[in-house]
Amino acid sequence: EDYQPPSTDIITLTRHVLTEGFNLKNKSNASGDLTILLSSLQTTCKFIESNVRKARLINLIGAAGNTNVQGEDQKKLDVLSNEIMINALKASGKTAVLVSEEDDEAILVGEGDGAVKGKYCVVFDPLDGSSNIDAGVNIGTIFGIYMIKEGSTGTIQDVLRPGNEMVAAGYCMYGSSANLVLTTGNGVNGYTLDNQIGEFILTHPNITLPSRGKIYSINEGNSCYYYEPVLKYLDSIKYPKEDGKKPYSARYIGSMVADVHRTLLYGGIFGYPDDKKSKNGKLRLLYEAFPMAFLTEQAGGAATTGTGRILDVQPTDIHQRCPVFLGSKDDVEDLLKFYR
Ligand code: AHM
Ligand code: MG
Repeated sequence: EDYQPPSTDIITLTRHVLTEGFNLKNKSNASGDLTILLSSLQTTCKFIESNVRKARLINLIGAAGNTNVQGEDQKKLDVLSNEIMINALKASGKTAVLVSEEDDEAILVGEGDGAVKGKYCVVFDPLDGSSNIDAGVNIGTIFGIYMIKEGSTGTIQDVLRPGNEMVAAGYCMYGSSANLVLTTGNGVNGYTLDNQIGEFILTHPNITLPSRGKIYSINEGNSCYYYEPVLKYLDSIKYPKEDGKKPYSARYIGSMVADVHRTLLYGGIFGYPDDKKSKNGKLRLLYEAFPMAFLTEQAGGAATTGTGRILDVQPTDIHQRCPVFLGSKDDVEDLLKFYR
């Protein structure tokens, strides 16, 4: 009756990138360099995914410096993921500057490391959601891409730029399946890894957030530190004033990738505010807030610090933090009313 035979015409990420040509917001990808870079990035995600899946079995769980039940040293999964990304991105020949959450300093590619320098800068969190790793809960890789400025040979100034200058951003969530979600400034597409053929398949074309959701996602355990606007907003969605209006549901995983992924698909609002304890919140501007804000806006949602658009923030430090609220337009707008 409703039987749908399996498709024999699958759209892989590689095919999609090649056929769409992924024209960038400003410059075209005529040289194919972005295609090569994205191909390199999807390989790192598969490599990290495969390590995440077997981490418990091959001695990758636990803090670096820990020993396992056999008394052997353990390697940390996030350190390994970082090495995987740096090696692959350098080897692509398409990068000039790399910024990783795991490294204090930006990496200038081709400066004495024998690598070929390219024209892209990649900012990334190789394995986000560290508190969830050992429990086997969803974690993910987040990345954002800038093109070096005209005439630049690749310096830190090429990444100290607002998110609205990013040419692409995405994440890969390692959950019940591995999902890569990507924007090049022309909408958002989601791909699911088919482990058997080793390809990301287009499963979520043109992801679009509903204008309003039913879920809020925030670490409410920090309420005693929160400022008035956030507390009042939370109150308004938990105790709706209008008759017949239902309160919102709470969902908080504590892995930004997973919380944002759900928000992109189901709508609602995700937040990590600044508060009396954390002056600028917790999340990092360059490789957490910017890529997720870019994706959210491209999917028809909104992303704010509470006082301004996230993508317009001018970074002064590669590891600086930033308050984050993102999700369905109407939900973010409701929150902003309390800030005004
Ligand atoms: P991490 O980079 O150390 O993993 O921290 C970032 C993570 C995000 O994935 C998540 O949104 C947030 O920290 C959760 O923080 P908290 O445990 O304070 O709620
Ligand atoms: Mg992180």
